[in-house]
Amino acid sequence: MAGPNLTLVQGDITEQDVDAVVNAANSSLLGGGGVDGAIHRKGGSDILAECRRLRASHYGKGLPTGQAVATTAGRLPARWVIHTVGPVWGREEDRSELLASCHRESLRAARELGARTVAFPAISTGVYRWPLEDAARIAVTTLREEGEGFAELRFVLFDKRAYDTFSAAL
Ligand code: AR6
Repeated sequence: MAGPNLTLVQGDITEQDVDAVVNAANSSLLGGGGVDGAIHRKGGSDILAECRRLRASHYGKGLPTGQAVATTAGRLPARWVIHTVGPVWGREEDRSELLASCHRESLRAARELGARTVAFPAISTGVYRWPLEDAARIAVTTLREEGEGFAELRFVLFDKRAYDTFSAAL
């Protein structure tokens, strides 16, 4: 049987015309650099307002690493942003399992929303310094194993090196 429909583009995740985009956030949910900064900048203040409400209601101590939670996508073409917190390379025990969990929990959140198409960045491979080859292997394996039922699961890689690495893993 054919597995999930995994696709790959080189580009900017904020420009993807999909139901949900995944954000490589941090546990504060209050924004940062990289993908997180780009999503909040382009999506506008509605996203941050909803993140603040989520913090107040559920995540006073922060969103734990490996978990995921959804908000509006504000002015982005997508309908929802799914915020997940990747592990920092070299710090946590079981960090590979936490990176897999980011992908699994993002899929779970997407299913709950009814999203059919979801775009993923290369979680943890920027500020959090995860080696690209290893991150690509974990991301591809997890979406392949757990991504049944979606119309499309799209990796969006910012630069050519990341694109080539994910392409090889696929
Ligand atoms: N579209 C797609 N990919 C991008 C974009 C974009 N617009 N911008 C960067 N990338 P990072 P992390 C790539 O650092 O490692 C933030 O400050 C980038 O080249 O965004 O999980 C958060 O608030 C890299 O390959 O996420 C956290 O504190 C990949 O996206 C922390 O960074 C992920 O890089 C999270 O670090």
